[in-house]
Amino acid sequence: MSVSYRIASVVTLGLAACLGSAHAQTNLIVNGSFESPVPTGWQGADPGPIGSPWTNAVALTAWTANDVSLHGWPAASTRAQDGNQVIDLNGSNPGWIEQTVTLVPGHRYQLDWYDSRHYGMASNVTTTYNVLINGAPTGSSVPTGIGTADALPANWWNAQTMQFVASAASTAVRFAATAPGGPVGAFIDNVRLIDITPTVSIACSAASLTDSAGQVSACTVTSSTAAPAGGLSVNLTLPASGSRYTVSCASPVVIAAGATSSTTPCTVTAVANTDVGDGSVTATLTVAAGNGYIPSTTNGTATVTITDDDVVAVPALGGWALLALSGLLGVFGLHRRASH
Ligand SMILES: [Ca+2]
Ligand SMILES: [Ca+2]
Ligand SMILES: [Ca+2]
Repeated sequence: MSVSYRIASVVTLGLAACLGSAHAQTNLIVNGSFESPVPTGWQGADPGPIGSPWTNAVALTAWTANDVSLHGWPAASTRAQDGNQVIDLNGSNPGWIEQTVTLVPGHRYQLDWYDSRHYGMASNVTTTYNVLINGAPTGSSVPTGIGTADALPANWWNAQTMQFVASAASTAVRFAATAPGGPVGAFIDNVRLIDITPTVSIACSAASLTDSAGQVSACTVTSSTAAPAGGLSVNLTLPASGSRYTVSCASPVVIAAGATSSTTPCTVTAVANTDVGDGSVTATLTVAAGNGYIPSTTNGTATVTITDDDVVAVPALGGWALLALSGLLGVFGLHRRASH
């Protein structure tokens, strides 16, 4: 019995999207495991021989599809990476599946999925496909794993992952087979798309300086997760240097790939003075909006206060003045004694 279902229909559905970091781990792909629909007529089936005729044409829930086939093996469910069904990217020839999701421009997303060679595929057949984000090829893969035998090793499936920063709210995620020709292509299963946008905070230590020499506060920009390849460029809104303090920070500041904090020196330095009563001023540094991160709502701003440490000087008494004062006190003492 055939277990492959050619998908000839084109399906477009309104897709629910989860916006915001509160649902950061929500899978934004609907039907990423290709478990819907469950075609009639395949229950109890086992993988058929290569070249099985298609027995059904089904509309794959939530995906637009062209020339791919749906495979399911409830009698040996472990053959799917997740659930019972997978997609073969070749229907009669290299095909594709695509789903349009609503993303937040500037947020970073991680796409995870599994691939494998088609069962029974000769080991010398190169199987390739591309992953396209809004039509731009962002990766390709040569699935490894199952070889010539229709055996079912535990490591049949290969985990794949990639990341991208959304450039548009409406984003199409497509898996498109490129080779080989014919009806046997790469298997895809368990597609997940999650928002992994980190939050970025800024902190300065010390929080308070006096307007005297050597008063420096060092500021650091920190991401909630390690920066991706190429680093994370963070925009800052910085105060201008002035008469009370100088600011050495630059915007944007780059958190190096793999690091969580900036190492570029960024300081607020008090300008020393002896001016009395010039009061306090505050330097405010803020993480501004940018690509691939979210400014922290709680720690997105750091302030450094520069306080006045100068007081009115008490006039010092010179040596002669002290002598004169002691003399006066002595006369006063004699006068008091004589008056008794
Ligand atoms: Ca599945
Ligand atoms: Ca001072
Ligand atoms: Ca002062």
